[in-house]
Amino acid sequence: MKLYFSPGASSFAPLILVHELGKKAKLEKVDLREKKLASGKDYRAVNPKGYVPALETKKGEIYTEIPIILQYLADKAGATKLLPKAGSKARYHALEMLNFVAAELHKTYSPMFNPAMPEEGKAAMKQRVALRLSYLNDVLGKQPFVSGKHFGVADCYAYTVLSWSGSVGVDLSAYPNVAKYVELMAKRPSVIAAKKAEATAFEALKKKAEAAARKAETKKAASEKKAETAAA
Ligand SMILES: N[C@@H](CCC(=O)N[C@@H](CS)C(=O)NCC(=O)O)C(=O)O
Repeated sequence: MKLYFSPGASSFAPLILVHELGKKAKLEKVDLREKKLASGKDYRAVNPKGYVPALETKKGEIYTEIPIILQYLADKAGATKLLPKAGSKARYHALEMLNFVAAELHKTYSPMFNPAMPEEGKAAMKQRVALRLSYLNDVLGKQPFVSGKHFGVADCYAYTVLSWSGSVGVDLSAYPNVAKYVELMAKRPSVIAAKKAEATAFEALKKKAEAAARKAETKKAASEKKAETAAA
């Protein structure tokens, strides 16, 4: 399978799950500003919405929207510990948390990254985030993971969003249970492996781009020299 991602973005949530499941995914970087893949192809041919993540299966099926990709991956792997069985009470509570992270947490954090968002707007978002974090702090005071006793799909997503706190000036020290949770999650092997996979994919692309730039430079110098010789 292939995961379309952007370093540090919410595509990190399914990547944690891929590693939690012991699976492998090819990582394809998306230039979110240009909506382009490294090959120059238009990413909107993969996901017309233009945002990451998108998951492409071996059969070429495309899935988008983080909560859906997480459910798809867990269900396909039969990982009922990570996402309880359809129809069970525990499943609905896990989905309740997944939706909370998507709609209430992620989409309150993301406007704070938007350079077009005025400072007052960012301050309003920070106040809203405070309410959500306060709720999460209570939840994590009663249980170790966001949807219960065990690590689950919503943790992949919750950790991803919470890890942006420092970048947008949200101080987690006011929410000690959340701060401790983020600290523990950062040490989880799947999270460490996902970070390494992102960094490796990013570095490989950087090297490829540098090599292409060097090749173009050499070609340009050679044709300039040829022109000079011809003129002499
Ligand atoms: N509802 C989407 C949200 C994904 C999202 O917000 N992705 C951000 C990165 S964290 C993005 O790609 N933004 C670029 C854009 O919206 O054009 C999902 O669940 O996949």
